[in-house]
Amino acid sequence: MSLILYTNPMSRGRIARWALEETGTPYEARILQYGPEMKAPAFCALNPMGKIPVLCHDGVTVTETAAILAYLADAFPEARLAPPPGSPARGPYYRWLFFAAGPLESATTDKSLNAEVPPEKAAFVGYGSLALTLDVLEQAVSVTPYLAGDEFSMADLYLAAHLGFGMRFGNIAPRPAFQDYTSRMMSRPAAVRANTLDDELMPKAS
Ligand SMILES: N[C@@H](CCC(=O)N[C@@H](CS)C(=O)NCC(=O)O)C(=O)O
Repeated sequence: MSLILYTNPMSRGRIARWALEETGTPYEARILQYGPEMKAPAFCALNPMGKIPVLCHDGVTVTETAAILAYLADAFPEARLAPPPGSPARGPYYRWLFFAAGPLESATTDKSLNAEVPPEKAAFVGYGSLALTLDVLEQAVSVTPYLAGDEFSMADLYLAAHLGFGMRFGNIAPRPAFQDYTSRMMSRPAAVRANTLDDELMPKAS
């Protein structure tokens, strides 16, 4: 079995590494530096965007962090990282995974670029406003311990990683519900292992 993650410790690749650690499956991490290494033809053959993370699993290539997480959950079902297909919890699982990959990602990116949505355009913008997006997420993480059913899933991993990055880099104002949720998720042994591995690589990364 071949399982390779192309990543950089200063990137969304940290989320994919956490996901790999949750599966408990051995994998190889190949570190790419920003710049020419990510734009080299051999790497662009895997991801024409020239971006990381990229996952290669037995000849299958997956890009887009949320897709990598969903793929891993399905490829390694014994790790129980997604509600089984057909279960009612599959609904909120998809809902929050896509909500974080779409509205939340867009809203926090715009915030970091100081791009303001005029209130009269909120109906046209998928996330409406960052404040509304965060209010909805605050409710979601407050009502139940996990987003989808009674167990941790890749939706939690992805949302917690984004909330954690957002609060750390100032795009998301800390709220007690977010702090409680992210610290619960990020204290999982797989998250701690992944962070340790990536932090150790930081001095070599650019
Ligand atoms: N939509 C992609 C975004 C990937 C992305 O933007 N990766 C950044 C690092 S976090 C990157 O590779 N940037 C290098 C570049 O564009 O040259 C995902 O969710 O995985």
